[in-house]
Amino acid sequence: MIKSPLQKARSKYIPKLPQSLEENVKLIIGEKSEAIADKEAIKSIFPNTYGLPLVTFEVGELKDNQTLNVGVVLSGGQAPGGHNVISGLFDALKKLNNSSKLFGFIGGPNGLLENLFIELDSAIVSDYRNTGGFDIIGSGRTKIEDEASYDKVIANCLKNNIKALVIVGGDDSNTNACVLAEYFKEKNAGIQVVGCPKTIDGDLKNDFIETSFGFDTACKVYSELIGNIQRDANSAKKYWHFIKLMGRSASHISLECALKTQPNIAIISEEIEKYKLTLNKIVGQIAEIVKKRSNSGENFGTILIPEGLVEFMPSIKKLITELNDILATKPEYHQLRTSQEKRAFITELLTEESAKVYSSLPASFVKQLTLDRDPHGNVQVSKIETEKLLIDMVGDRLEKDKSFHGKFNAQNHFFGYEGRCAAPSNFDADYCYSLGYTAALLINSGKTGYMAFIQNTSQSSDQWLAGGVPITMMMNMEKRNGHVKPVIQKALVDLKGIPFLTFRSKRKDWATNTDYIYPGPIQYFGPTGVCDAPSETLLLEQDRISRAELVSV
Ligand code: FBP
Repeated sequence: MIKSPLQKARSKYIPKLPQSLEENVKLIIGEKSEAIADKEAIKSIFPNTYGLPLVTFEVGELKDNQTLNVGVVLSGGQAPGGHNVISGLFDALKKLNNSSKLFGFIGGPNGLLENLFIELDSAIVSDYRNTGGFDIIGSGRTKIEDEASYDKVIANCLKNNIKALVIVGGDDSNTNACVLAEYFKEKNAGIQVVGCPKTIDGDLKNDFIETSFGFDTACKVYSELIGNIQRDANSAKKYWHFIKLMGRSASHISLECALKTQPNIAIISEEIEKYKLTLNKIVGQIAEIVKKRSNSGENFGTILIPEGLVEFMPSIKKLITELNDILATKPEYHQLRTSQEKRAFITELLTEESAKVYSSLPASFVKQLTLDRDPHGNVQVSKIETEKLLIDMVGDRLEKDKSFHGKFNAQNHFFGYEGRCAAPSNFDADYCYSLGYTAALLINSGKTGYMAFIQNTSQSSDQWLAGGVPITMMMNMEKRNGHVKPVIQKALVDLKGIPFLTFRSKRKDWATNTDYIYPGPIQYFGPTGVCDAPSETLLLEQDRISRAELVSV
């Protein structure tokens, strides 16, 4: 692999571990767990992995450890730090017993089904330390969802003497990890399954998982880009920049980037849903701010738009739910050829209310709403061009507004892939390494159906705490792909949480003033306060930034 000078220097970075993991560890067994909701239903679906206790690791004695053959799978969208999960896992396995081996399944869960893997030895792992991407073994979104597939995984693991799997993924992939753990226990297959919380979206978090890995780095990359755009906007003073940001469902990325860059507008989908704001209302609010700024001669600005916005506008959400059902249950739809035929077919099946919304939307947008769902039944929101729709609608609104005498020229951007494979920030490099390390410790302790966690993450890494949470504890029942299923509950932006309240207390000023922050690039070398800083979201959530100013809200 050819490396740039920065990559060469970065590969020498030694990720920091929590102090408790630096030496030998002992397992501390905590309280028995309960699912966050729908307890009886979850218990009946996961009789073997329900109610397990929380566990943590503390400094302990050196023990004789068995040889472990472990398989690792990177699942779903890329997130910065995946390679460090693998390095942490590898180093811990070797430290526990030098004869242990790590195998990487190629191309995500599909590798498990097709028995495609490589042994990850020290030379391979070393090449990828502290690098972004998932290219060491690749990733994929295949869902392992029926008994024949579960049996295939068992057969492939046993054939290769693999006795444990680490699934690195988001809420859907970790739900799948739990389903596998349950099945393997039921069948006495002797294969453990442990998950690691990944997703730039930041929506796999709860009382135990403080943040998903990759969120910190991705937001730092997007914030650098937003800052650069804001500087350009403030220099040229002629464009409004409509910037859509990844995050399929929750608006954590938009909120974090807003806190870091102070744009003129940042839409938070969860708030749109709470106040049942329609598309027209959102357009009206944006147009008002454009007008206000224009009145003071500022015909430019920035607006952050969360990728998942469409699913949070009540009428469009209802429409999408109906479309999901149609796409999942009417195979004849997929045989239709022309978009006219498709539109007519769908209109027939929609409720009157949704049919009205459907017919009011531009054809290109409607087409994007009916694109194939991903294997987990999700709308592919990254392909829905909300930023362009908003530009058109705000432009139309201002054109018709006789009291608007300014100029409205807009540029559109979509930042997602720019950040998903960035070289991990120090936070993510350390956090991911610690997660991988903890996953190995959980396996060594015989655990299955657990997700590795690292807590206390707004403090310096030596004070972090490591442990495992039973995956069933994070589950509830939800309708997916037309069926009610057990799934890990997604964490949306908490409208009563300090990060959102901080944003809300400042956005009025940001709308009219030009209070932009230009964060600049991620720093890998330099002062600890700059290089190791966690996200604003974590600092605010864990009360490490003063909240005095919120009193006035
Ligand atoms: P994960 O939840 O799998 O980590 O993926 C998140 C994400 O990056 C979303 O932000 C985005 O909507 C989606 O992946 C895009 O996925 P793809 O590139 O597979 O279309």
